[in-house]
Amino acid sequence: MSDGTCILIGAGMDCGKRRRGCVMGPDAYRTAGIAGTLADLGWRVEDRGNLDGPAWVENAPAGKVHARDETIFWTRQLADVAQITMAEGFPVFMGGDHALSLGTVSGVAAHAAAKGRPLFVLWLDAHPDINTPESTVSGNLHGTPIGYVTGQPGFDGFPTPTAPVPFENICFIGLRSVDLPERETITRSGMTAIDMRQIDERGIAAPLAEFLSRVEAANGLLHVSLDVDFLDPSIAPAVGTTVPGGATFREAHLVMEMLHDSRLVTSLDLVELNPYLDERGRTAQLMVDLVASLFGRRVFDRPTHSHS
Ligand code: 4U7
Ligand code: MN
Ligand code: MN
Ligand code: MN
Repeated sequence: MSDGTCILIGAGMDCGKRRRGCVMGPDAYRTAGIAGTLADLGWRVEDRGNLDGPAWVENAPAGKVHARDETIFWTRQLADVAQITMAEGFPVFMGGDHALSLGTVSGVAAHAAAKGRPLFVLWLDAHPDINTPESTVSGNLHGTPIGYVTGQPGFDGFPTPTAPVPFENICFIGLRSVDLPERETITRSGMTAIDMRQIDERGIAAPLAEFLSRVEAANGLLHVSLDVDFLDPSIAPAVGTTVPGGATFREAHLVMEMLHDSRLVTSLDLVELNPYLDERGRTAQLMVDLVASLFGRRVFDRPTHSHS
């Protein structure tokens, strides 16, 4: 993962939940200098601007799921864009709320399947986002992308994912808010779910290294989905769904540094940044700094890469 082409794609999806503001995410990342930061690290950077799509929705039509048709539009568009972009470079999807990952992950999965490579997904988030339109209590589809990409039923009207991601290829890190139906699915499926207690007890490096070894052994592609609420709200206030007790500044950077050294990551989502809730741009800046660590910023070179 170096000296390649990084393709920035703005996806200011804002209809995946009721609170407004993620539409401003892509431009906050630009303002925080994401393109120059990556260029300074030796990457060729192409900023393809922002995708068009349905905006935030005030009152969804009757029924408990919010903005279903709007989300279907974004899912189709992003799956196409993701699949195409994977063949051209390393896509960074600048969100936008987490409902954008219904599209990005299913498109990346289609690309991987066409290449005959297994796709693995690292979900850095306080939440597992494995609800479905049937199980969701909030009705907010930003809580459903893992349900969708693993091929769970209930996504009527959505395109059927052509390459569902197997449960065992998904790793959650940072969990601390899990709904009852989500807990049941995770327990039943045997997915890798690293909650904050495990991080407290074992540190964040050991469980991540175990997962990366599996990706490497399988010759997999690795998609990373970074939700701002993975981070502790004291360092990352610009998010609608704050949950106390999140990853620290160094835990988050260590994850990104290990991911860089692994050379396994092939695509990235940056999601749930709500610049309207930020404090002098600090959350946008932290997210860009984490991206820098993922793309090779380091204090000193390591003698060898050592994630295992
Ligand atoms: B995010 C929630 F009920 N599980 O479904 C839901 F707690 O992308 C939260 O991770 C979803 O920020 C959070 O609405 C979605 C809720
Ligand atoms: Mn999320
Ligand atoms: Mn979350
Ligand atoms: Mn290795």
